[in-house]
Amino acid sequence: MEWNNIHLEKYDEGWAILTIQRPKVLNALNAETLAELEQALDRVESSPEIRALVVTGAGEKAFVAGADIKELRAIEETDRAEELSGRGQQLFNRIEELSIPVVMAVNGFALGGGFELALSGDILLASDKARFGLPEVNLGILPGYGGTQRLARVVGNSTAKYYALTGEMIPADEAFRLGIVQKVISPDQLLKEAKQLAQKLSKQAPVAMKYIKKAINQGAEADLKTGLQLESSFFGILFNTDDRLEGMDAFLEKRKANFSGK
Ligand code: CO8
Repeated sequence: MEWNNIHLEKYDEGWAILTIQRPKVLNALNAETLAELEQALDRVESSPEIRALVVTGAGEKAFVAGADIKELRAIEETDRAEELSGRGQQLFNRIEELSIPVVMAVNGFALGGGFELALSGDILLASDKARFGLPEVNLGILPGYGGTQRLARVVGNSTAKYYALTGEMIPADEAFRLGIVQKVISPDQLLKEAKQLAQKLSKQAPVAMKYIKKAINQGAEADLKTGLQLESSFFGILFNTDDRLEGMDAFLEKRKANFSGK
């Protein structure tokens, strides 16, 4: 097997599934897994035929139960802790900024680093058994892979503080109500729906999807005026693509568009 802790499977239809698989520790993220995820992202970024990505956890119990606590316990220097936090943040930023859509198929516990990983995706599908949480406070630390920032941006400061300070878990239906999750699905249908969604996304115009993500991600960090300027500028860029002509011609000719990604 190419990697010890993850598996990347490409499908001919133009999408891929990345599975985190450390079943003995509920798919917890150790340094080796982070390094493998970095390599998998390199692969995805250099594979133009992959137009959508699904991320999930192996087994029925966990998506990812957080950073590997055994490994965290062994850290002696504060510099090392800061460095590891920065490294995970960079990895999750890369996922968020991938030019293709990323669907998180959350099949079970998404805790600590696992919740933070899920929050770096574009669309979150959750099994009705999934439970989200930031339990780091119980370990005397804080969410160091972006959780304090990304959760607050989705649910607001007060709700983020409530969950990060109490460490309480969020059941899937509550996560849906809070806007963290876009759809709650029965466990046996989760992967099937995630694959269907990836397939659908892989048929959409790639450059348009890339700039939609950019506009929303970058706009969320900016004031409204700046965000609107970004939107107009990206709108202009898309008018210079083959996909724009193909999409509009297909509509006028009453046929399905076939986007080249150019
Ligand atoms: N790390 C290491 N091992 C883990 C982890 C983890 N995060 N989670 C579960 N395991 C292991 C257990 O130790 C156990 O191993 P063993 O069989 O050898 O005893 C096995 O997985 C199964 O787990 P449980 O027996 O505990 O299963 P339960 O069904 O009883 O409980 C829970 C499931 C509730 C998910 C429970 O395992 C749990 O609470 N796990 C820890 C969750 C947690 O605290 N996550 C946050 C970790 S810290 C973090 O993510 C920080 C991110 C930022 C890092 C910044 C860089 C430094």
